[in-house]
Amino acid sequence: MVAVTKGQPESQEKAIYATHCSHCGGTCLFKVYVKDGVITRLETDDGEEPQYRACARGRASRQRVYAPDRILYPLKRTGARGEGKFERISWDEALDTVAREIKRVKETYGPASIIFKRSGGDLGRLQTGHTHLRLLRMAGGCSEVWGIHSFEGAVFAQIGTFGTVDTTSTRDDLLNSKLIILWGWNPTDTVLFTNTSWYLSQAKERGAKFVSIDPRYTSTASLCDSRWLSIRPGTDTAMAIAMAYVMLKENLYDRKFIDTYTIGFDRFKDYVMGKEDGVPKTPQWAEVITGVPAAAIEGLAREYATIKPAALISGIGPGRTARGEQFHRATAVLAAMTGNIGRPGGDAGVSAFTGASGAYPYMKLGAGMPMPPNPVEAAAPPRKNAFPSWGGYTLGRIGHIHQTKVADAILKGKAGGYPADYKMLYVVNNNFPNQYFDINKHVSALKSKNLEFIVVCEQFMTPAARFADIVLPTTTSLERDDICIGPTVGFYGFMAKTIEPVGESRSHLEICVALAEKLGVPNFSEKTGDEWLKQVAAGSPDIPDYEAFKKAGGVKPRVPEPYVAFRKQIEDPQNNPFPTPSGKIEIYCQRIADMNDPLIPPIPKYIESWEGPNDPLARKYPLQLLTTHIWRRAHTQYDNIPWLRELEPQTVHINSSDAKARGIKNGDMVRVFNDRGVTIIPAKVSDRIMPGVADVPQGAWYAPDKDGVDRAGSCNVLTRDEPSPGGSYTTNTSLVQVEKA
Ligand SMILES: Nc1nc2c(c(=O)[nH]1)N[C@H]1C(S)=C(S)[C@@H](COP(=O)(O)OP(=O)(O)OC[C@H]3O[C@@H](n4cnc5c(=O)[nH]c(N)nc54)[C@H](O)[C@@H]3O)O[C@H]1N2
Ligand SMILES: Nc1nc2c(c(=O)[nH]1)N[C@H]1C(S)=C(S)[C@@H](COP(=O)(O)OP(=O)(O)OC[C@H]3O[C@@H](n4cnc5c(=O)[nH]c(N)nc54)[C@H](O)[C@@H]3O)O[C@H]1N2
Ligand code: SF4
Ligand SMILES: [Mo]
Repeated sequence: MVAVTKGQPESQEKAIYATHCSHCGGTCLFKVYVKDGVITRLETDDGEEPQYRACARGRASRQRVYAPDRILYPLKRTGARGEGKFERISWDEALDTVAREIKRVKETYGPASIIFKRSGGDLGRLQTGHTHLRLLRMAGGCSEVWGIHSFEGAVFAQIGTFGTVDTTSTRDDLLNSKLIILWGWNPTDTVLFTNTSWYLSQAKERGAKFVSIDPRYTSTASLCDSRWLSIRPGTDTAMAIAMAYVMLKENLYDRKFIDTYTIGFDRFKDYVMGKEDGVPKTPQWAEVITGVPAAAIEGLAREYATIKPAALISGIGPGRTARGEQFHRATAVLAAMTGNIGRPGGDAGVSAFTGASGAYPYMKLGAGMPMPPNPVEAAAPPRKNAFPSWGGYTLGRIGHIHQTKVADAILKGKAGGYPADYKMLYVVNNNFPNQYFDINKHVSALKSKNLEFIVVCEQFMTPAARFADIVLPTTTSLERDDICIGPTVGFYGFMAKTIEPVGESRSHLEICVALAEKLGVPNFSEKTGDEWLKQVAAGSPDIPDYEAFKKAGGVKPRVPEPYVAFRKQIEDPQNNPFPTPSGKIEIYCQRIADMNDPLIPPIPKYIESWEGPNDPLARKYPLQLLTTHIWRRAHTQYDNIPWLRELEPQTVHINSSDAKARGIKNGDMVRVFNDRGVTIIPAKVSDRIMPGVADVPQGAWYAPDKDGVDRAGSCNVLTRDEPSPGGSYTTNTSLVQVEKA
């Protein structure tokens, strides 16, 4: 597939160091061997500790670069949307068409009628959706979406409770913990910073005790020889609140910590003890809701209150539920009650993975391409249930369509209460509609006449690309330069170009520069890619020599001791208030009270969710669906790589008792379904998942048969397009039935 220039002498194989920073929260070092412009093999970090070693996905990157379904040329649709029929066109024709459509749609309907959709891809500073968004904003603006898929519930809780998303300590601080609670947290499969699992296994060797609270017995629980408390999805807040009850009742909590650093504890206490609503939140109360035995809840509450220091790691999986923000708010209160915040070996208990995914405060990079304001979004009023004064992830102003509602917005437009009628979709680094709830509704939206034009910038013929009118082929990270930051304990990565772009694919920057010209946007990029990256690197004191950094593929800055979030607020509270309006940890949050939404109370509360075990719909669809992230894919990426597919088939994971009741044996083909859709895949029967729960891991490529039935195990044919009240992506709240196919 890759042309090697003829008539030139054969070159020597050479090794190039390059960081991989995929959409997994990892940053790993590759040693890429290249001969005659072709990647021949790939190794990983074998240098000084800590090593940033690549996982199976990363090591299959050569397969990804040269995959047979790599899009090599710009494409124009010839069949119906979704049918996958295209013809090759030139870059000139492709970009002329995209520019013409942007101008036409903008002039006819206004810039708000263009929806810009992006996601992760590779988490670099230049070759991302950011570059495309800059162009669209400079060209007059577009509609943006809000709601971070991964952890909007956690962000809501972090800002409400602590006033910041910088709440995570470096992973090496886990070595100081004596008890580690993995609350819906499985980094052995999901990485969530390179080496997290490695630090967990070292903590185990040092004698830390582990407890995993999860509907599944995970790889991480197994690695850490963890006690397993299986819990019904979406009910964790009840368990956390009952643990608070035990600590209150037995006077096990750290009253001095609560008095010094928090506000609103009495209001919370009144709710927990039943003074507010007449219902004491006892372990027996929680057992009925969660399925976790009362004695186990009591036992864990006592351990967490007395073993010090202890890290309660609040996973973002339980937060991606219909009341997700309550879970993160409640676990943060437990961390405060046990005095574990700001202490080595403790944890703020609010989120396993948020702020630090940008970088720890001691790490920084320079600014990249500037982002101009979006005239469309700037003119719109603040959103409901947002923190308008907070300028980070959840702006409260940018994005007026929630991620889950894009299909609904396309189908209904202004008549459905959205700010505009939507006519064009611009998709980059995003497998839309595969990763969005209720795929069948998304397919209707993408096929509807409302959408006059769809452009998708892709590497592969994904479910997203199949719906495009024009596909713009783009490079993988091994075909262009970029820079990333890795927060495990500190790492700056150079995502080096190792080969020329495959086929006619172009980097995001090259595409945007060419499109800017066609759109007549002057001064889109006054620097070359390398000049931008040099400017980014110049912002870090750890990268004194840019050329040496490029050659090494990354820098590991030396950090003298683990970074502990909120250490200075705890050690010197007079001079370091928490960045909340009260300066304290807000157990009662006035800003949330002001939102005046009974589904987001100002103190954390257990509120029953839709499609939970008590929903009347459970009679028809009795199993709670999980859609977890598995190790052989990063979302949908790598699903097309045979090496990785061989490692684990896509299945629905169910408990042996649920299987027996349905006459299902391991490996049988089954239908997983509800009113929204059906998928047919093999069953994986085991007792590593609790009864009443089914797991269809997210990320399989939607593949409908002639009757529209998905045959790939694409879980989002089953999910519901509804966010939580604070904007969480509700990936783990849906009811389904499973039966033999
Ligand atoms: N290999 C791989 N790694 C990845 C990714 C990937 O696709 N593949 N994706 C990356 C991205 S962008 C993200 S956002 C993260 C996602 O990271 P996570 O959200 O942490 O991953 P999940 O597997 O969805 O969920 C973690 C655990 O939560 C449990 N869980 C789900 N619902 C509940 C619940 O209601 N209560 C409790 N107690 N537990 C629950 C699941 O069983 C699972 O074991 O992973 C990142 N890393
Ligand atoms: N039911 C359910 N749905 C989920 C989730 C869930 O847990 N359950 N998880 C949600 C979460 S947390 C997330 S973050 C989203 C992820 O959703 P997406 O980000 O859409 O998933 P990816 O598979 O990473 O898709 C990225 C796409 O961009 C393309 N691409 C284009 N340009 C580039 C590039 O330059 N680099 C790379 N690497 N790729 C490029 C890739 O080929 C790929 O198709 O999914 C969400 N959807
Ligand atoms: S996919 Fe993630 S964990 Fe694997 S090598 Fe790449 S960055 Fe590292
Ligand atoms: Mo995510």
